[in-house]
Amino acid sequence: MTVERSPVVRAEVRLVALPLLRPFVTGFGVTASRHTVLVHLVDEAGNEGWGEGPALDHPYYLPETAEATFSVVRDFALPLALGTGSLDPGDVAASMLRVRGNGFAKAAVEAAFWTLGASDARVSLREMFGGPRTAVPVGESLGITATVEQTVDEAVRRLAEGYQRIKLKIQPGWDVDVVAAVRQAVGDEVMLQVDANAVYTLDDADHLARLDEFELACIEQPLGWDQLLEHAELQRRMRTPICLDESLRSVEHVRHALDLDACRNVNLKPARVGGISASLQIAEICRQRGVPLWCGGMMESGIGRAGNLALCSLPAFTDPADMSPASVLFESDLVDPTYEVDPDGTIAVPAQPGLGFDVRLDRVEARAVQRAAVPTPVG
Ligand code: OSB
Ligand code: MG
Repeated sequence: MTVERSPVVRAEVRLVALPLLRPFVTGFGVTASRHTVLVHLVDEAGNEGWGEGPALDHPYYLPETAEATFSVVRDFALPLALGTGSLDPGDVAASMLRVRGNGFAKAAVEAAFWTLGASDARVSLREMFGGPRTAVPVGESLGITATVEQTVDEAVRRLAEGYQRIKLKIQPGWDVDVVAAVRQAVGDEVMLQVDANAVYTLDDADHLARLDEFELACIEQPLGWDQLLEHAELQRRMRTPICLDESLRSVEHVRHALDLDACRNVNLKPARVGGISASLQIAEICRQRGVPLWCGGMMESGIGRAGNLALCSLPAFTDPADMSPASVLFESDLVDPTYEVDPDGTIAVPAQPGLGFDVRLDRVEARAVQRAAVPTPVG
């Protein structure tokens, strides 16, 4: 028996400011301002769906910016999705395949349909994905700081707070020395890894191989964002497992990277790969092949983190997630109450039906710098 779903009567997209407490410094540059894209659906019965497309303000991480993502959602992704007349996230994802790239835009739209479905069915996203884990181990991603001492201090502080892993951003001139200092300070048992955000070249291979002595869990995206073959070459020249982030923007990219041995560890950001459906497929590929998998972060608001947390309930996720809480990143979250890291270094997976968090519509409205309503079939 199929139960009739109530139709979507309102579909909106907003570009929302999410002021950072401090600039985030990485190999791709300084991220000082942050906007994000939110899709909001309401059906006739009053169920709500929320999705986030957390592209950055600049095109230095990946090509898409927050502004471009807003306009692709408004003009293409959301109209295509609504045009199907289906509320099934798989149909919604299929309807947007015509849109090349633009994973963040497609992910925002698809997530809104997933959470609308969970809200209608009165189940949590975790239950919808069938994940058994109710608490997700998390690590901290530490931006580049003015001095090595500052980074060491922050790593030590986060570990004392319970975080289960430290990730250091590196770039030429800020790599071997800072890694050595942090490894020395935290000891051999702590899970430590680095993220270069695509800032090195193969000419740096011998230098990067010096990181092998620090027993890192992985080195994330050392080379160019589209350089799978070069990463395979680098992996032949260093022992530390290479993890890819920027290079993995679809299910196919993950399969190709693993087939080429361009990475031995996967950072899965659901929004980067175009949504939850693609993420579920990638998680299954990694599980089948026994590849270490963890959920990356895009400094999303709690709206985006909700989907990430629910995905992390699946056993395919073997390693701690990048999931700094909103209290570390932003002046305030867009959900209230927000999530925090518990003293055991985990974040609880929301049990509440639908998105899992209550959205502060007043804050969303107050911070919206652009908004658009997309016509719905009924409404
Ligand atoms: O490379 O993992 C990255 C944030 C924005 C853009 C790229 C990256 C990051 C992080 C994630 O390091 C931090 C977080 O969301 O908690
Ligand atoms: Mg990264």
